[in-house]
Amino acid sequence: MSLFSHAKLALTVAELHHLPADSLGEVAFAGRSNAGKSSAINALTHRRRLAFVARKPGKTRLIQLFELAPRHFLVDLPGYGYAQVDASTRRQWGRLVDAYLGQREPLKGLILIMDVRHPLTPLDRHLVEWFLPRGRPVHVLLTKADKLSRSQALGALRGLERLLAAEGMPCTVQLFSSQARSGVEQAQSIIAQWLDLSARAVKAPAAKIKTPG
Ligand SMILES: Nc1nc2c(ncn2[C@@H]2O[C@H](COP(=O)(O)OP(=O)(O)OP(=O)(O)O)[C@@H](O)[C@H]2O)c(=O)[nH]1
Ligand SMILES: [Mg+2]
Repeated sequence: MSLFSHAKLALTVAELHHLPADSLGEVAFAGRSNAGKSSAINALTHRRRLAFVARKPGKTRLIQLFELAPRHFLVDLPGYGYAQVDASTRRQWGRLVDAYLGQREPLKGLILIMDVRHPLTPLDRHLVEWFLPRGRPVHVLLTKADKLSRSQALGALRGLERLLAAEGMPCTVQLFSSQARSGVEQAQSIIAQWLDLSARAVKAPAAKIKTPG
């Protein structure tokens, strides 16, 4: 059994002070509304419905925590950029996400989910530029890769890598598909490293996992 198969929904919160006080490590999933954050968490944890996948976009309005190992969590953040919500609701989501990403001490890194067909929208760029100076890593999942041919998807990957390098944004990037379950092991090994969890418990080939420190 891999580490990720044991995940369970631990907590849903609307306010930061309800987050677990004794958390040892968290990896957050952020991105535009409907980009595929909740689906990615389900693919990574080998579940169909651990995280709620909305039929309509903009449904994840709360912070959901999934426990991978005792006191270690994957964190599903509300998506940004959904035009159909009123301005005050949008501000409230923004405040919650900004406060979480800006202040949460156990946060080890950010998994940024982008639709491979729409990489690095202005809102994604804004988030990366704001978050990177905080000194924590960003790993981009270019998801819905199943919607493109292999060569188109690779073109999008290389294009984004070049753009991030040219702009001095040191993020790592990979292709991902929740539907095809591709890119899962690569993402799992990064999350396990960030959380400093035993690599042996993860299915990814041992050679790909750097020992922490
Ligand atoms: N083809 C394909 N569809 C996907 C993939 N990932 C997500 N989707 C679809 O995209 C839609 C949005 O997925 P969610 O996982 O709910 O997206 P989200 O980012 O959590 O959305 P919010 O919670 O509203 O911010 C759903 O209809 C999913 O089935 C993927 O890898 N491939
Ligand atoms: Mg969601």
